[in-house]
This record gives sequence, C-alpha cells and structure tokens, in this order.
Amino acid sequence: MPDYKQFIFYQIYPKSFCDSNGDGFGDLQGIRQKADYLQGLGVNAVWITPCFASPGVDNGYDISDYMQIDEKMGTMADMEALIASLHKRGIAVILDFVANHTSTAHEWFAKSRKSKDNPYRDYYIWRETPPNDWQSVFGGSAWQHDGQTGEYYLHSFAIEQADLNWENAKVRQEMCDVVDFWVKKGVDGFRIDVLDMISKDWAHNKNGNGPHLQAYTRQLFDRENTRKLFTVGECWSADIQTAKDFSDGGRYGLKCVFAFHHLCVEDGKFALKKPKLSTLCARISAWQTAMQAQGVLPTLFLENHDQPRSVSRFGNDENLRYESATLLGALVLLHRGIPFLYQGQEIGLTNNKGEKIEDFNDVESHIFYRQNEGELSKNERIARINYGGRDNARYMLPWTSKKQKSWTIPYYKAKEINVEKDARADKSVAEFYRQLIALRKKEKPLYDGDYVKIDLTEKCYIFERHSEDECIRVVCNFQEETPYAGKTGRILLNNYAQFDGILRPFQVLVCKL
Ligand code: TEU
Repeated sequence: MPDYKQFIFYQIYPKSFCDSNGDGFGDLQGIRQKADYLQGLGVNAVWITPCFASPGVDNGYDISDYMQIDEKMGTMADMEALIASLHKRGIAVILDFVANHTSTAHEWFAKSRKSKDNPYRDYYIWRETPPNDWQSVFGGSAWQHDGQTGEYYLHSFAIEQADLNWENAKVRQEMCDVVDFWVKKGVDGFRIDVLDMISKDWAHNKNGNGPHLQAYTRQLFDRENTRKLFTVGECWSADIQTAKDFSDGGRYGLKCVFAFHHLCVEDGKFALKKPKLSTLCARISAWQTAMQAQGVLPTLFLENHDQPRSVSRFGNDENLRYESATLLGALVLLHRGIPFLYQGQEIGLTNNKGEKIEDFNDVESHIFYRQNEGELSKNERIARINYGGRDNARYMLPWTSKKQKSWTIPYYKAKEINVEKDARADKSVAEFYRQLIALRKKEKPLYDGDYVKIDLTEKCYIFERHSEDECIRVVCNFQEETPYAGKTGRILLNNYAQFDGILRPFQVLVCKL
C-alpha cells in the first residue's frame, strides 16, 4: 500500500455501483467484478459507503447491525473476498463508520425504548420533553416522541436514525468494538460519518463540536491497533482554522477531514443557484494556501453520494460536457491534498431527471418536498430536487447502453453516457482522468509539491505545483474564450486537440515549465 499521502480515492456507493445478480441493486460481488477497472483507472484506494444491515431508510446510513452485511449487498464472505481482491491489486479499502446514530431497528434501540430503566436506555438521548429547538438536518424537529415511555429521543437526521449517547462509556466501547471488528477483517481505515456531531455541546445549545469530541475520536483512533489507519472525518462544521485540528494526526488523531465550504451550498443544496467556477476556484485556492501554511493535507473532491453531479453543478453538461468534466477532474487531481473521485465522475455523468416526487428515493428530498408544500409549487420543488438532490449521485452506474434493472429511476442519458461508450469515444473523459492520475503519480510537483496561486480572474485560474527544481503549471479556463500569452513550457496534457494562444471554454493545460 502506498503511504496515505499518496492515496487517490474512488468512492463507491455499493447500492448503485455494479449489480452482479441482476436484481436491480448493486452488490459486493459487483464491486469485485470491477476491481480491474478500478486498477486500470489508476486509483489506489476505495471508500465504500455503508453496506451493513439496514432497513434502508437512508440507504445504509441507518444501521441495524454494524457487523453484518446487508443481505441485498451479499455476505461477509463476499466482503472478505472483496477486501482481499482489492488488496491484491494494491488498492486500500476504507469503510464508512456511522458513529453518530443507529437505525431505530437496531437491537440497542429496541431495548432502549422499552423502559426508562432499561440497561440500554442511556445508549440513546432521551428527554421528558424537547430541551431545545434543535432541527433535524433533513428538516423538522430533531426530537421524536416515542409512545412506549412517552419520552422524546434525539434524531439529527431521519426519525428512523436515533442519535447515540456518546457520553455513555458503554456506547464508546461498543463503537470501539465495531472499529476493531473491521480492522481484524483487514480494512485500512474509515470515513467517519458526521464526526463532529458525536459530542453534543449542551452548554452552548449546539448539536456538535462538544467538549468531548477530541477524547471520543482519540479513544477510537489513537490506539495501538488503530493509530496507523487512514481516517477521514466528515465535518460540515470544519473551517480553515479548525481543519488543521482534524487533520494529520492533530488534536483529534485523524488523518484528514471532509470540509464543504468550496461546494458553495451555504444557501442550502436545493437553492437554484449555480455557483460560478471563479467562486469555486477562489475557495479551493484559499483552502490550499491556508492548509499548506498549516502543514496539513486537505481532501480534494467535488462529488460524493450526497451531492449533485459536478459537471451539472459547476460545468456545462449539455454541449461542453467533456470539456467541463475534464477541467473539473484536473481541479480535483492536480491540487495539493488527497483526491476523492466519486463513482461515475470519471465518465462525466450528469444529473438525472425526475418528473414527480415518486421518481425520487432520497429521504432528504422527500422531507424537503413535504416541508415546502405551502411555500413552493410542485414544479418548483421538483426543479430544485432535480438540481440539488442526492438521487443525482445514486442512480445505477451505467456500464453499457443496455437497459439495466434498477432500484431507482434509470439515468435518462445512459444510452449516450456510459462506461463502455466513453471508453470508445475519441474524447473519453475516463481516459483524461487516467492521464491525470498517471501524471499525479509520475510528477513530483504533483504528488509531493507545494501549491502556488498564480492568477484568478472571472475568466481563468492558474496555479502551479513546485518541488525542489520542478514546476508544473495548471491553466484552467472558465466559460469564455480567453487569450493566454503566459508560460506553457512543455504541455503535458490538454483537453483540447491544440492550444493556439486562445484558451477555449473549459480548456485546461497541464504544463511542465
Ligand atoms: O451526511 C451528513 C450530512 O449532513 C449530509 O446529509 C448533508 O447535510 C446533506 O446531504 C446535504 O444536503 C452524512 C452522510 O454522508 C449522508 O449520506 C447521511 O444521510 C447523513 O450523514 C446521515 O447519516
């Protein structure tokens, strides 16, 4: 395995990645069938989102047994074979660790809700009446009344996702046991779901970043058998100042953090507001400079299972899909940090299109649709869900043009955009990603160099990567044609057939100066 600082991740949403038995759901054997594809792309690490026993209210982020594989995904033997198969190809494997909550179908919750004096009562957060006005991330009150004892329990997400009480030492031990179980299975690390929420800050009325967060994360990951793991914490609250604490073995004992400022979703993901590429690049650049100054590695990503497709959000997914998808790939793969690609990003998949609420699976979108009935028309709500909803990342990955059985509505462009067709295309997005990844591995400024911002305007972004005596310049043009008379040195990669002094829309040049 390479050092974690050389990891190039590919995130897999197993329910939609590859369906090996034709039942319409992706599964673990399907991932194993694509191990050569992943190796061929050049990635050397995968993050698999939850595939544990779950009722599926939040597609696996509502876990009912942390040590069982969801039967629709396969068996424990399938998981063990998958880990071995990826390791054989030099690909590290990290799993999703959903620490903040379990499904209300978990046996712990079943016992906890039985009575106020049940030994498991304090595994969760119960109150006689809601002690505050905390809202669920998905909307609505975060306190749910439960008939069995007449009390309320905290759920930061769906009602079926009850927050664990990390102040209970037994809960902390249970979660350490979960980590140890998977470490023994050979996993190389974890992505920790909403890590910053596991410690509540009751004194300041905040559902996260509580006084014990550092102690809890170190209890999990600063132990003899876990210190070496690759750990990335999902922290929506992280900013440039706090990201250092969460990174590179800092105060929290983690290797890095997912922060989300660059995605420009401060107005809410359903806001119909297309961010400007210049804003995206300005935010990426600010993080690059700050994290470098603090000596930590940022994570680099534009997509995941919670976000719409980047080529639709930031690019032009109609008539400049190849150009914008490849430019966005360069932004993820050529900056300083640890890159995370999301399944299908490498072929420039776009958002999908639903017509009615029944076309969508995601609980977050359904709650948004219900909660905004009085405010927004049906068409407006559907348009917003099509624009920002999580189903855009969760339709079955189209490997060929052939219609496939699917648990979601099919991807409406599958005939035109799929792995097989892209591989044969003159302008193959995946081939460009492959070349970006190969360059990142080959060129020292890219895998180990510093970041230097050269220029950023409304039309163009130029940055360089420097190692001792080598320099790679990356010239990224936005929507319009832009004259460029700057240095190009030797052009190593270009998403257009040529460069004639005028940068074309979404043109990216990777230059060795
Ligand atoms: O996401 C945390 C989270 O807050 C996201 O749901 C995000 O706020 C939202 O998608 C933005 O619209 C993690 C997982 O990535 C997500 O899939 C889960 O639904 C959530 O936690 C609960 O486990």
